[in-house]
Amino acid sequence: MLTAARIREYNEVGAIVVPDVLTAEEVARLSAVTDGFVERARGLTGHTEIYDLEDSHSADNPRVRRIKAAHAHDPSFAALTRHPKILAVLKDLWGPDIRFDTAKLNMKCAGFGAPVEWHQDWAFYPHTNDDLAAVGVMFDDMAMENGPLMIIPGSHRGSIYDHHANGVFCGAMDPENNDVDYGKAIPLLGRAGSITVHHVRAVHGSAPNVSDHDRRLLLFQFRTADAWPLLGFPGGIEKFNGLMVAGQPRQPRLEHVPVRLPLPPAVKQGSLYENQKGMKNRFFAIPETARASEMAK
Ligand SMILES: O=C(O)CCC(=O)C(=O)O
Repeated sequence: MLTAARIREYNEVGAIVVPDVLTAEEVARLSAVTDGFVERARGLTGHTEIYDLEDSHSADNPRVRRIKAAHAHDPSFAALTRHPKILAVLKDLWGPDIRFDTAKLNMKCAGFGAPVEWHQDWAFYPHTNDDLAAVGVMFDDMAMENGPLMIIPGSHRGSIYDHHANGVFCGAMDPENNDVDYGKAIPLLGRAGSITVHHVRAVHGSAPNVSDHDRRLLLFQFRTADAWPLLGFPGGIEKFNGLMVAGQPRQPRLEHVPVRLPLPPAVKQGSLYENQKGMKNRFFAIPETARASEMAK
């Protein structure tokens, strides 16, 4: 799937977009499944095991921010963890042995979709080596105006930044307290059906979606089979090995990688969005359309 130049680009930048990985028919089916999930969120008054809701959600006007562990709730999402073209991209980057971790569908709906503050995924789940990446499947065109994923090129080779506030993990970097030049961020743009791949250490975030185009991105966490989580695997080794999606399970490979642990845990649990409410200084403004007060008008 990837030429040598594209592999070099990934290694240098820390992210790539691979166009047209899914067909229009595949995207249409996934979109329809997603619409069903949103419809079923009607009537909910708070977050559930499946739904993370926008602050401005109401029972009558469902506003889903994220479908958590999407692969666990619908077979069409689960099937993507073994999609041959997605696995071919990862094999080009890492070789044959690949393990899935988890997935989430970030909705970022037109008009109010929440921002994601700058962070490194590695701060949430450090492993014995850093051959981990998130693969984002675009259900909608991802353009500048609808809050695309943005990354700081080359940041995957730099520091691991503090993601704590007031002594507890908050899942976000304080924009006033590090040496990152956010002006250098590049957006990962593409047509629906394209995928993004970003390195686990890459600094990334995204602005709110105040446009009138949805920006739904189904994010999968993958890793090489020899990257083992430092925080353990609660389901035991059988479950861990059950997450293999290509090749063979491997013993851990220990690399000299910088590490921070997400401990003590965030005050607000349930999702990255809730974790990030603990941060001191936000980078992205929350638009009025996304505020809970809007719904009371
Ligand atoms: O949806 C996005 O724009 C970014 C998502 C992200 O980084 C995350 O959910 O960890």
